[in-house]
Amino acid sequence: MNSPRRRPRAKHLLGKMFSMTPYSNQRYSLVFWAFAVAVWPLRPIVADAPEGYQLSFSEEFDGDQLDLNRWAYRADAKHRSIQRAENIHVADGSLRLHLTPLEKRIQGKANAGAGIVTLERFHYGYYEVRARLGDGIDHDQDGQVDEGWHHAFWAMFAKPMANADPPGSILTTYPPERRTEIDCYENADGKGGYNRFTQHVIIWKPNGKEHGRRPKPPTDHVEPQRRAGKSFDATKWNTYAFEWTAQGVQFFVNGEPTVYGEYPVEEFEHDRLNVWLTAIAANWCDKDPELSRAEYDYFRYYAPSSDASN
Ligand SMILES: [Ca+2]
Ligand SMILES: [Ca+2]
Repeated sequence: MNSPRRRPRAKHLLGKMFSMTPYSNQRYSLVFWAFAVAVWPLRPIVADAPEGYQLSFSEEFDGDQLDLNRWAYRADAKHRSIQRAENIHVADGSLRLHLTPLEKRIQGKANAGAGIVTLERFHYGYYEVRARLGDGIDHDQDGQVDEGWHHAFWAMFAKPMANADPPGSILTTYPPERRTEIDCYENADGKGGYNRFTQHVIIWKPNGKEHGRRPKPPTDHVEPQRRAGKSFDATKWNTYAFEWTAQGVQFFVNGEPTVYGEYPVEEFEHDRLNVWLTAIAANWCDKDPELSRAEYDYFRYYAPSSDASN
């Protein structure tokens, strides 16, 4: 019964589709649609800019390798992992940070994490990623997924080193030049699991010591979400952002404001920041890491509209 009714409808829809093209001839219309479908993936990315900002830097992770004209590898050994270039993979429109326990220790570390850092430095503006943290798979069947890793989308001065392997990689998270550290999220598997995030500014003094953190005490974004009656799963796609102005940093999760850190330029030196997308095995994680990965769809930076050269 259905097919005789469907056919005229399909013909009708096809006719309607052809009528939407600039061509009256059906053959040319078909060529038009074939072309439109073929070039669709090549269309320019039009990202919504928050009010008062314009898109200034956009990494969509298209292509099949990391763009080393824009990014450096994080290649340090810190806490319980080494970070290495071979754990980074770009495919299907996203960046993957592969997180792997090692069979043999390297530089004394039993795990390999990964991270990338922009070569460009940014100042005031709106910074955003879309990411899923962890693969959600319990590889070692201990009843918990993605345990042992510490993910971060953060911004702080970084210096590529010519003597690194690969050359130009970032070898330290403690460069003496750093003054501003903005952690859009630091999450670590622990008591709260992957869904507990710290969002804060860390203020560094010229002598390398920490001045303090804002907000103080640091809060995680789960509580405001819970109060709003929302559930949250970090292993699913979510957007994370922060807006940095002369007076402070407002953090966001999925477009909603979470916490604010007051950080006035009259009181503290605001330097220019590289952006880091990283995952390491941190000392404060409760358990030994299992195989996992983080995935980033994009990183976008929006400069204030009033300062196009920012
Ligand atoms: Ca597990
Ligand atoms: Ca993408």
